[in-house]
Amino acid sequence: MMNRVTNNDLAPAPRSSDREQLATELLERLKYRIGKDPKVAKPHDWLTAAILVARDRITDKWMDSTRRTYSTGAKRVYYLSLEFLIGRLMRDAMTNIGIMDEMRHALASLGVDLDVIAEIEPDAALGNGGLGRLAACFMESMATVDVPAYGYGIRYVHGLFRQQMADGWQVELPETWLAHGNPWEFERRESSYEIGFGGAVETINIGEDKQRFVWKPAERVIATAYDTPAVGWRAKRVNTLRLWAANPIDPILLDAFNAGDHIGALRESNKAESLTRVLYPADATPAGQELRLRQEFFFCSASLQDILRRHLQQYPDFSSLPDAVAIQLNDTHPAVSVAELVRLLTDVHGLDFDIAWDLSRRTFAYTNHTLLPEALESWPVPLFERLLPRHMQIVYAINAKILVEARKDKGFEDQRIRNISLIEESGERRVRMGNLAFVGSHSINGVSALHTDLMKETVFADLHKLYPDRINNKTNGITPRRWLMQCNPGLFNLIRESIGDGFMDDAEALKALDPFADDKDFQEKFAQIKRENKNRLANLVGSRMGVRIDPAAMFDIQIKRIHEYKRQLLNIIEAVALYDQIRSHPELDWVPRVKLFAGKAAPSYHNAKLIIKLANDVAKVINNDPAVRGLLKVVFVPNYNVSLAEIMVPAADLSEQISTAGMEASGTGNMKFALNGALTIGTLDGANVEMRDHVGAENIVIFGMTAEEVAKVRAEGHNPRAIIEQSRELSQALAAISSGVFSPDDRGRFTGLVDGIYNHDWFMVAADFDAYSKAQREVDALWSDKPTWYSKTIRNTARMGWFSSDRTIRQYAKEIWGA
Ligand code: 4GP
Repeated sequence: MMNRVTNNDLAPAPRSSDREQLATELLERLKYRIGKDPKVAKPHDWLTAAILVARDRITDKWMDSTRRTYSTGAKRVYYLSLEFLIGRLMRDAMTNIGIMDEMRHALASLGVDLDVIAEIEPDAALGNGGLGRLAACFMESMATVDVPAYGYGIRYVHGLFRQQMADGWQVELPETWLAHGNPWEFERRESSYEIGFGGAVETINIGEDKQRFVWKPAERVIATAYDTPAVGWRAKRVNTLRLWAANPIDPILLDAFNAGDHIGALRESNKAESLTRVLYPADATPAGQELRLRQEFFFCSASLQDILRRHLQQYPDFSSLPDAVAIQLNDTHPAVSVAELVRLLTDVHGLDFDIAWDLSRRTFAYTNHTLLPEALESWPVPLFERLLPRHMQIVYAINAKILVEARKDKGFEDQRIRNISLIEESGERRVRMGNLAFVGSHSINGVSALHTDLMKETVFADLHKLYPDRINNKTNGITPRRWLMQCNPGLFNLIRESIGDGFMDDAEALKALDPFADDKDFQEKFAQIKRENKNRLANLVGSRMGVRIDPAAMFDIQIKRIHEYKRQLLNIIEAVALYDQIRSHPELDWVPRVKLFAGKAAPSYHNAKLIIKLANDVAKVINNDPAVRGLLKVVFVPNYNVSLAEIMVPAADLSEQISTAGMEASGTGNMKFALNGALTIGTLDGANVEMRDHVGAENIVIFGMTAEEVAKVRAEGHNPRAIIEQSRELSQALAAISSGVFSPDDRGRFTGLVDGIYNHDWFMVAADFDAYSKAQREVDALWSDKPTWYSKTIRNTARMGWFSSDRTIRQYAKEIWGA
């Protein structure tokens, strides 16, 4: 087991008796809260006891923070997100309140190993990928930089599916993070709200040509809050993650039950609970399912009712709403909030429509996370109208305002009007949630400089013309507590020894590491730590998969959702080409490499699942071919999640960030790897562009087409066949894959995948292949010169401080929230 961070002196000077005090508290929690005698306590009991001890200490700080928010009248930020990919919480919380080391000793004095119990804490996988993990980093950073904030989301009973491999195919199994209960959360029965669906709207004339609208929903469920504390670094502030669970109004229909219909009696109950049962596993793929719209409305309505209630506790009316409250919409999933807030302010609280609309727009801000057109949600008008009839009216009313303004004041022509409308009119009529979020917000931000520019030119071009001051950029960031301090204690301690503690409070102070980049002694220590991290990953791969990988080889890692635009396929094809080269030229000095992959595919995304199968099929052949002499290994590690990332990221030598330029909004994995001393091979896409600016062009390997070139080629037509025919390496690799060399049991398995590259190559795999392969050989050359390699990778660690999510959150606070 590796050394862990020792936080003795990170904390506000621990009391000398703290260790004994913690041991006493552990025993007390075990006995009175869990009801176990230490003699028979299981690891899970100790885990729960340890969490309860930490939680109680956090609770004191939590209450302080809440009181402070009330007494200072500070603005509150509400982060609405359908996903919070928070992972495990124990280490995070204990590190941030500064009791990690004392807790380790206290547990040890009771015969319990903290690392063992930490391993069994379930990974709260309440998200798919990027935007969910970003929300988790933001929760930690908002507390760290002292922004009073609430995260609002759904308490899914089953988070993202557990991925298993069956003969190399992805199989999805239910995930059960709540199986042993969740000691972190507090159920708040008193904070519950009714949420309606369906029904009809009654119009009541109230004189002077005025009307009032009353929505009479056909169905109702109850949303109940569960609160989890979100602890900032050094526990300066503790914020709240409030997740909603759904309950029926009547848990059991007694009439039906007494009449013998025992199943039917639970119908309402089942229906309500199904709302929050599963995280819908959609990640930029079409998800036009009623359940998803229900989930979205459910959590938005509950959150907004909660926000308005809290506001009225402190202020006499809603005129102060935009000054006291900022609501950030994390992607389009919470966009229905725009209509719901207007409804609550008008129909429930009696404000005029125009006033409600103005307050609402000044309160909301929206973050866009992808330009993929299929990911900008839209709902068929009949579905929206049936489920949310009053909201449909409000959407039309907003649309009328916007379109009149565009045509009358700005002279927009028909095509522009069609583009900005909240209703898609071509084909099936649909409500466009991206447009609703845009017009309903005073700020619309992208997540990297390039992505923000592209937003202005593509998806929101016409809305940007209408409201040119609204789009702004907030380049993503990652929390250095989880993604350096906790996941890489070896490197963390080396940095502390070398430059002191300043970087713990200001990640940009990592710059002080720059002069060490060429220091031989430092390089050796840095290399030694990387080696230990690689050993840990090699052990995991060995024990979990029975595959032996050599920690002396270059660990070349691509971990993220599986998607064609992220181009895992390009990486696999390059592996096949390299395999050919190694066999054809055994006389050359090949750099030993292990190509590691991990990631989940959306269950309905056929090609993504096929790419996983291809990685596994290719691995089977290459890993077992004696002609390769162990110089190349391919490994697909199953069930990627936050905890696996925490082991893989610190073990990487090379980080693969190779998306088709213009398609990855930002990426945050790219930042985690570079911070942990990996070299990046990547395209000029998303935040890679800004990473290059920060680490220096000589410390990152960039290849391939630019976003502009991709757009041009797509517009003018692209002849991938000609490109493939000119590249011997590529055509041979594709022929091998297509003809079944890696799938002898089903020779045509990958033919369609390869045909896609020949016929249209939308993701520019063929177009970028040669540049990629050449860049990989440059990486090999750098690897062979270790002093150069380490001087580059150390500079990556030194120069990534700007990508701390603390910086991102400070920008949101200053430029969007006014908090
Ligand atoms: C992701 C983007 O794909 C990724 O580039 C970005 O870093 C991340 O959001 C956070 O901004 N998008 C999603 C999604 O997760 O579901 O669209």
